Amino acid sequence: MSGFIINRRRFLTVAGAAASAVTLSGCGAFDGFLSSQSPVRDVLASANSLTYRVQRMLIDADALAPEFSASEVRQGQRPNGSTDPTDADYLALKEKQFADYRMTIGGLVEKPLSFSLDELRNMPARTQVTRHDCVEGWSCIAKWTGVPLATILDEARVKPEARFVVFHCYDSMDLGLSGAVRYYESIDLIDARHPQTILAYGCNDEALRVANGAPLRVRIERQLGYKMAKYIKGIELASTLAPYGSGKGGFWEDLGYEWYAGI
Ligand SMILES: Nc1nc2c(c(=O)[nH]1)N[C@H]1C(S)=C(S)[C@@H](COP(=O)(O)O)O[C@H]1N2
Ligand SMILES: [Mo]
Repeated sequence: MSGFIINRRRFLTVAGAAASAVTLSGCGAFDGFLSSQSPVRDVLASANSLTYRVQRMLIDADALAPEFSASEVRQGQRPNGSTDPTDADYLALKEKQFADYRMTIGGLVEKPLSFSLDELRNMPARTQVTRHDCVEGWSCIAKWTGVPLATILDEARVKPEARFVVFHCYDSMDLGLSGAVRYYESIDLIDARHPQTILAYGCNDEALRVANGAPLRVRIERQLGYKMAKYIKGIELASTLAPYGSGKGGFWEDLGYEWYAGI
């Protein structure tokens, strides 16, 4: 395993040297560096997936994130990002206390399904007290209750060619001149089937609040906060992330964040 880390370091050194050689040789070469045929560009583009593969080798697939006791919950879950979506379809559901809400699961599954909130609440639940770490530098301990995502995946029967779970959300994010896009996220099937990955409808012994993603949000306890999609509209199984957004696997990833945000 340590041999692999050294190889990775050597690999990144080589990538760095190649990149700086290109930079030193001036503007023309810089254009070449950005061109899709450039081997340097391919090396840099693969660094993210290399990080993913190295982390996947180092982390035990079933290792649990730390859980806390209920007494360690000191405050409500601090709301962040979208906290009050104004999209018309969301407002219509909210007005009726989400009575008409149905979460859909589709894409590469044998059996596309949808679930009402009551149906989800009647499935075997898991409760966990965990720490949420936001990339902006704050953490918050909260108690989450929901359905293991693995249960939903088993009911829908994931096809063998599926590699990712994509979460589609109700809230739109304003991108200024380029308009608004809906929040979305994605994870691999290892995280999707992890025992602590739940579709949460409860937080700190109450129904999930709108500020924290009502009626349903995902908890992925070994990842940073932005991976945990709130306001889930539907889930899609996919073999590639290319068709969604700008193809990087999530709203923040499309703006430059790492896709694999393991902690
Ligand atoms: N749909 C959606 N999900 C989202 C976000 C968002 O803006 N929209 N923000 C993310 C970020 S950056 C964080 S830290 C957490 C915040 O969850 P909380 O409001 O329950 O603390 O949700 C994540 N999931
Ligand atoms: Mo965050």
